[in-house]
Amino acid sequence: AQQPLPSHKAALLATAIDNNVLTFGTFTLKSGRTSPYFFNAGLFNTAKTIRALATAYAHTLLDHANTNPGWEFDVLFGPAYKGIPLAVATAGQLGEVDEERWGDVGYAFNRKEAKDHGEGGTIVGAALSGKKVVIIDDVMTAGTAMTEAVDTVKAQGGQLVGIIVALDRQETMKEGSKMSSLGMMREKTGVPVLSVLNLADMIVGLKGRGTESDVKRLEQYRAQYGASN
Ligand code: OMP
Repeated sequence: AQQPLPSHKAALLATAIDNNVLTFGTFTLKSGRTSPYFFNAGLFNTAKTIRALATAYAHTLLDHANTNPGWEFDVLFGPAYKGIPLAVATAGQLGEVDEERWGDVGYAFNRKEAKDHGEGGTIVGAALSGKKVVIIDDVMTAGTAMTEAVDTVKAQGGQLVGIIVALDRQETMKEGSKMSSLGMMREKTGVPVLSVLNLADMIVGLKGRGTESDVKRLEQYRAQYGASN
C-alpha cells in the first residue's frame, strides 16, 4: 500500500484544493504544454493560507536541515514579484518553527528596476554578499525565472546553498531527456533543489478525495511527460 503523505504535505494539499490554488481542467502552461491541472500559488493570499504555505516551506527546510547536518543558510531570497511575499512569510515561520536556530535568518528580494536615488541598489532587505542564500519561489516549470534568480544571487556576491519551490511538476523539459527542470537545476547549480509537493504527492494525496477522473488524468499526464528524477 502507498504511504500516506507526511502531515505538512497533506495539510498544504488540502489548503491548495480548498482555496482553488490547485484546479483541474485544461490549461496552457508558460511552456506551451497543455496540462490537466494548474497550481496558482498567488491564491494563497489570505492570513490563513499564506501562513499554511509558509509553514509548509519552513517544515521542508527544517526536514532538509535535519537530514543534512551542517547544511545551513543566512538569507531567503524571493525573486520579484511572486517570490517576495514567500520569502517574507517563510522567514516569519522559520522564526516560529525554531527561533534559536533561525531567528537571525534574513530575507531579501530584488527590484525589477534599479533605484538610482535614496538608498539605491537592486536588492531590498538583507545583504547577500558573503551570505549563504536559499532562493524561494512558487512553481518551477522550465526554470527560466529561476535561472535569472540564481544569476542575481551570484552577481550580489551571495553563495547559493539551496532552492525551494512549493510545487515540483516533475516534468521533462527537453525532447529526448527524461530529466526534470529541478533535476537540471540541481545539475547546473550543484545545490539541493527542494519542493514541498510534487506531482507524485498530489496523485497520492488526491486518491480517496472523490476526484478519481482527475487522478486518472494526472496519471496519464505523468505517463506522457513525467520526468525520471
Ligand atoms: P518557468 O519560468 O518556465 O520555470 O515557469 C514558472 C512559472 O510557470 C510560474 O512562475 C507560473 O507563472 C507558471 N505556472 C504556475 O504557476 N503553475 C503551474 O502549475 C504551471 C505553470 C506553468 O506555466 O508552467
